[in-house]
Amino acid sequence: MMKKALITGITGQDGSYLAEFLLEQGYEVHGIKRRASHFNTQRIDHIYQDPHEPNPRLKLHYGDLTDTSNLTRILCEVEPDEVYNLGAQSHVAVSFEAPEYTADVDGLGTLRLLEAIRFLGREDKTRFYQASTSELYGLVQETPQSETTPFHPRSPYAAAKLYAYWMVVNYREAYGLYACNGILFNHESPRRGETFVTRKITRGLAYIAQGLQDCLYMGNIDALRDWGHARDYVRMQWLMLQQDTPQDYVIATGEQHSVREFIRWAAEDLGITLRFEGEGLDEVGIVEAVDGDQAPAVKPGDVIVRIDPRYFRPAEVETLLGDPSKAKRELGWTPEITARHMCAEMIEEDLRIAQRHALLKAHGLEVPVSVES
Ligand code: NDP
Ligand code: GDR
Repeated sequence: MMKKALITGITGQDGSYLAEFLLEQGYEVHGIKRRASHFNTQRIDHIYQDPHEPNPRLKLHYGDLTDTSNLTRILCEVEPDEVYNLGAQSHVAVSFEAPEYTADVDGLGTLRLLEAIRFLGREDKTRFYQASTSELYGLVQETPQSETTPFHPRSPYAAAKLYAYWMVVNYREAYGLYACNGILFNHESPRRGETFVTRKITRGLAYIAQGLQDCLYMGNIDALRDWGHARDYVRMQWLMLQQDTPQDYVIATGEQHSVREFIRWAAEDLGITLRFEGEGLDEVGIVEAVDGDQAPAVKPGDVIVRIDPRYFRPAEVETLLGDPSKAKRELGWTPEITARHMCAEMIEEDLRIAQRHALLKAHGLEVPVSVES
């Protein structure tokens, strides 16, 4: 029998990689997408299957994590073997602007799904994966962080995800549901949303290199993160649901880098050498040398990075470093793509996009560049 999976957040970064992966494993994949005024399926268009064709294995349903009856109906119709709850208002900074909405989607949304599984009597038929996060550690109590490190959330996003984390544990303990928290550290890719720091950097510097943007405005570039590749991490989401007993796992690389270092890598890949002035947050990056071929629009002395306090957070998570020993031991976890390689892949993709836009501009055509960051 073909296994059926339901993915919330299928149109997001992880949802798109996970859908690809599950289709490769022979699953029938159902995804919940939100109604939007524009097409919002760009990340999964390449795996789209025409519903008019016989037996499509990818099926999309309109829905929202704030809508209980909709979620219950979809679960009832699909009868999934596995649910991957990846849908979320996932931007930490935005959660300070929209704390109630974030709590509703990220916290109560998880409860709605768990309760629908129980209501439909599917506790022993449906396995549940919850996209938990290293943001739970927030103000870190020990380094590196493992499954036993105490939590101290530092944002409405993290507090909502903490509620979801405990509901997953509670449904496991109270009702015997096979439910797991994947405590994933930051993971990125060329499909990363444009306002998360890595993509903001690779996209911004690629545009600067092509003369489409002058300067990149950044927040706390001294923040430290444990960055992995989303493609590596979705395999672990699936593996967690294939074990004999449900457990929570930290997924991380065990390596830490600063935002500043990531900026330097991205610039290096574009042939731009940066000199960072000073060590503090009033720092600017000054271009010292330029490879003419790769960064035609950048001249020595150009200031291409400035610090803008608007990107500082009311409470910051300064440092995160994961200890993935348990996942390595029990799931055979080995991250294949290093942060440095991931940065190069992201630059390659963003440079391609920027070059296409530069070509349009050179021919007097409108460039579809959003300045939002
Ligand atoms: P994205 O922001 O790329 O994707 C989020 C997805 O959730 C999108 O498909 C989005 O839809 C959907 N969504 C947002 N609001 C709702 C809603 N109200 N109802 C239904 N769906 C909704 O996130 P990622 O792919 O990066 O992350 C996946 C999950 O993993 C998230 O829960 C995130 O919090 C968590 N996580 C991510 C980490 C990371 O480093 N990437 C690390 C740890 C945890 P739309 O496309 O319409 O906006
Ligand atoms: P994070 O990711 O908050 O860790 O949450 P993000 O990439 O947004 O920030 C990482 C660090 O970079 C600093 N920073 C900036 N961040 C953004 N977005 N924009 C800037 O201009 C900027 N300048 C510096 C931030 O302050 C922060 O310290 C991500 C999300 O995917 C969550 O959903 C997920 O749970 C966690 O990772 C693990």
